Amino acid sequence: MQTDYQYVLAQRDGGVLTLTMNRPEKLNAFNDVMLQELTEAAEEAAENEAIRCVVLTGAGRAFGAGQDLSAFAAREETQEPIKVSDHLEKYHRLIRALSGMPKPVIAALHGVATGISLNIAFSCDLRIAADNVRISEAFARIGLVPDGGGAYYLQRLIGFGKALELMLLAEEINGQEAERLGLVNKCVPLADFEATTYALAQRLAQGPTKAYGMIKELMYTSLSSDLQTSLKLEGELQDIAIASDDHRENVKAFLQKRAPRYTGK
Ligand code: LHQ
Repeated sequence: MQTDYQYVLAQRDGGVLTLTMNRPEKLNAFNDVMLQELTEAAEEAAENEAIRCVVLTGAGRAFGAGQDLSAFAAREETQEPIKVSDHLEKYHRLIRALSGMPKPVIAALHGVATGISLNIAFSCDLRIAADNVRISEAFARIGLVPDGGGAYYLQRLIGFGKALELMLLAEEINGQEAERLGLVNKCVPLADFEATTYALAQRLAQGPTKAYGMIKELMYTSLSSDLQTSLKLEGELQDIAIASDDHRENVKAFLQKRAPRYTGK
């Protein structure tokens, strides 16, 4: 597993891989290198069977402040035509890597979470917030539309009306409000933030990884499919799950009255 990135820290502890966006002096705003490195690290994590849970977080006092705006400002000054959609495709590769990862991904949000950094957190499976987090769909404030899959995920997470409000008003919400809305799964005091995230990650890393991967596939497919498609997929995946080592182990453990030991297979 590669660990010598310039702007991403990749740290393994057992089955947990923590990917930390690491440009703290710029509140972890994305430059091209950080985006490329994070994408490569996520794609590698997806392939690596020893990694059974991924945590995405930010170094210093922020999760992330979105796209590094200075790169775009510089391009404007040179009158170079800006085709931002080409650039966005690079983010889309990262989003596909995170949501398609056949294992759980937790986004751990603290300090600032805004712009495309926030929307990338929506393509993770679970979100833990520290109570100091300032969350905003800042796009309208700078005359842009939400990108990074935000329009797709946010309304599915919290409902259309509230998602549209957050996007039109571009106001900050705090961690408690984010938890109340269902935008994050849990908001915890900053002092407990790392430990809570880590405990959840370790718990998931010791779980039935193959089933988790298939739960993700079923749920994400069902987000945008009809009932018939979802029911068909459910049957196909359950055929695989029922033959998995972890399901067999669970049945054995139940009969032997002991805790199951999952291998993730
Ligand atoms: C930054 C940034 C930043 C560069 C803080 N860029 N330096 C658009 C186009 C293309 C493709 C992809 O997607 C997008 C969508 C986007 O994501 S656009 C970006 C959306 N984000 C924003 O609009 C947030 C801009 N930042 C802010 O408004 C403030 O920094 C917030 C409110 C987040 C935090 O304020 P403070 O706590 O007062 O921190 P600060 O402003 O002093 O920031 C610390 C440093 O980070 C500072 O650098 P400096 O060298 O002056 O110390 C900022 O310039 C830098 N920084 N965000 N997005």
